[in-house]
Amino acid sequence: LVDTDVLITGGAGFIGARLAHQLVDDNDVTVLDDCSSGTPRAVPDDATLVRGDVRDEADVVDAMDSADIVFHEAALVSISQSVEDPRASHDRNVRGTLEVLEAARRCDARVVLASSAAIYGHPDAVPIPETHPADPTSPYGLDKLALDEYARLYHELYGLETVALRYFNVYGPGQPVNDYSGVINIFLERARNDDPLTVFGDGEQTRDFVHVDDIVRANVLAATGDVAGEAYNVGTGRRVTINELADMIVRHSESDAAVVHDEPREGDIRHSCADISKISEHLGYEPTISLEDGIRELVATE
Ligand code: UD2
Repeated sequence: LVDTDVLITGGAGFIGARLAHQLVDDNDVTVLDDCSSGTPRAVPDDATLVRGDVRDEADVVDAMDSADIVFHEAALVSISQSVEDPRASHDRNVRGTLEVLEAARRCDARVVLASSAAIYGHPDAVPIPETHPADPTSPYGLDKLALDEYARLYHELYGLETVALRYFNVYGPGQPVNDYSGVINIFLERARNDDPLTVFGDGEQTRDFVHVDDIVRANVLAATGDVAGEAYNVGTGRRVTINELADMIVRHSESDAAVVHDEPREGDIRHSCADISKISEHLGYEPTISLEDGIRELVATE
């Protein structure tokens, strides 16, 4: 992607900021972010930060201006928060998406949107193809399903060029460490402090962990590929058990931390893994960072 007018919503957040850094040297990058969970420090100096709200029509229209490509990463990302406050999730994740799509319709921008594996709920089998029925188990999943469907519908109804990317378990540098962090962050922090790593349940549940730089690559391919109105899984097509993950993190951290087991987490999905054949065929996407390498890098830099 070069010489393009780009808007990144949520560009002060984990994935959006990583994307902004990747694009800012060769493109004109604007970030729209209310900095409620993201931070201005994460935004590259050469990008224009517009502090605004994706739920506000004027904010979105102003920030989008005459963008050619929009990456819509702004979201309320916590599943548990969405369970506690479905209204907040709907507002940011659905209303916010609608404002972005409406503004894009005015300037005919191409829109790449962050969807989620959460739309599948408990899958019948893994790896999960995009044709798997959607059956979300949280307001967050339902809201991402609405985003995913709006993206398709805006292409069908209005001819808008949209691509929805269904992220699996994303990890990597810059991911915030808090109560809503992914398991990798939590385990790394514990291993670093020689505190026990708590595995929920028997630990034989599996996940497809995808590095944020591969997510960034998928976004760039989606922005430039000759496709529209499509949705794609973005993962690695590989899965590990949480037990294996815990061992890997303890080993690479050279930590004395113990691995302990606790009650299974309520509503936890047993197995999750992306079938990435569609994105591989349509867009030439292949993951480039193995989980081992990703973890080695995180251990080395933090
Ligand atoms: C991830 C995403 C979510 C959504 C979903 C799609 C994160 C933080 N969440 O939820 O946004 O996309 O995938 O299905 O990326 N675990 C432990 N110990 C801990 C923490 C977690 O054993 O201290 C287990 C947990 O029970 C689960 C696995 O690790 O089986 C992954 O948990 P997670 O919270 O990182 O992510 P997940 O898959 O629930």
